Amino acid sequence: MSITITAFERSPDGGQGLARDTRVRWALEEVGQAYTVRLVSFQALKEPAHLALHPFGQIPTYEEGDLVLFETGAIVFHVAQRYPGLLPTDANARARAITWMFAALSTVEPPILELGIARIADGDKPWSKERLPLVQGRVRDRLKPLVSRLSAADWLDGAFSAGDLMMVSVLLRLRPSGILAEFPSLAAYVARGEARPAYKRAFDAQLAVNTRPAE
Ligand SMILES: N[C@@H](CCC(=O)N[C@@H](CS)C(=O)NCC(=O)O)C(=O)O
Repeated sequence: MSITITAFERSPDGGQGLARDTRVRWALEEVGQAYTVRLVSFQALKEPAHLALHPFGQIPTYEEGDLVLFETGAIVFHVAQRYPGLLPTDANARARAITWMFAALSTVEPPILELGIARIADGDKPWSKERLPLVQGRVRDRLKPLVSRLSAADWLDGAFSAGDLMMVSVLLRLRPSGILAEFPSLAAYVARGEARPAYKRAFDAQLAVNTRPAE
């Protein structure tokens, strides 16, 4: 069954791979599934045709036959369940890998997103200078348990899994802040993720979209 995902017509990051279609592309590359991409403008995100796929008017979405999904957690989980390559076969190891996916999205990503808002969206507010160190501190606190986990291991729990795919994707969003570089074992972990051929294919595909000449 053919798979179609949506991505920004032009990502605000200019192709650094931070838009969330990259996670979905990466998962599909890891499991060797071909996919097509429908590019969506910011305006079209909020129009009925796209809202029928994604109630919050965002990217990415995922269509496979009559199945329509949104939320990268749900999409990557679905891909990992349906196609071999991203989850261990042992039931307990599989449950732990899924736990790491949730940890990435619900424990690690929120303070990282908050930091992005504090640095960029709220950067011009009179109180932003006072608030920024507090938000940075919350991010660092969330990273420390990952450091102890990854200082002597390549991946979070045995072999690379969907849990690592999601954690690396979330941590990549920290790079512009400089905080990732403060934690060499985490920076090395992210670099291991980026070095995977499947990640490179996903990254290059989104970069090609975002660097193509304007029509
Ligand atoms: N929790 C959602 C977040 C999706 C999301 O924030 N998508 C961004 C792009 S990375 C978007 O579409 N932003 C445009 C908007 O919200 O209008 C997921 O993981 O899929």
